[in-house]
Amino acid sequence: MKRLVFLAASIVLGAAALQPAVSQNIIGDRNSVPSGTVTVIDNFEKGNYWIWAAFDWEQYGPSKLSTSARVSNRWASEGHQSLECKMIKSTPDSGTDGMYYMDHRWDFSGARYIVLDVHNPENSTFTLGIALQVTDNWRWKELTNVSVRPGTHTVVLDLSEYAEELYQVMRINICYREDVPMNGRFYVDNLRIIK
Ligand SMILES: [Ca+2]
Repeated sequence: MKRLVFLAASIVLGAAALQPAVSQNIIGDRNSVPSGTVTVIDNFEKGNYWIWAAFDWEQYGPSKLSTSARVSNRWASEGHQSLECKMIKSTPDSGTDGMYYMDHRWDFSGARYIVLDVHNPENSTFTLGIALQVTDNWRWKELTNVSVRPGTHTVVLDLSEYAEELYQVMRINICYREDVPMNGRFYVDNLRIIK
């Protein structure tokens, strides 16, 4: 019996060892996750602080494609939950982007990178961007846009261009930009900065 238990444990451990570490596919400004001090901004395990741009953003232009932002246990790269961001197909009258955002007042001084894990369960690629709004003027600072193919990725975005203004980050926008019109969703987990 002991031998059987040991054998079963070995099989489980062996299977775990065969799994690649989460999110080996690294995209964005680097092809590896930079070393440094990691601070998690949101791991989506303790409630939802995110909302989505909808009709109330029409003052800024045509309506957005984002339709919800909620915590989900369908996919996670860390813990059990992630942020599920849903979108619809564009129409001739709509925009071709969606926004999912969180307001707070972060001090990201000294942060060199913002990093997040993204899962695209759909059949088509979309473009993802992060835009920070900084200082009392809510200045819009857009980071590198990345193409997100179906599958799981870690996105690494360089913050150095905005280093002087990271002392006051008011809003983080996750930006969906349509490549192929689709009603679908993507997932974000383990949003963090690296100093
Ligand atoms: Ca999580």
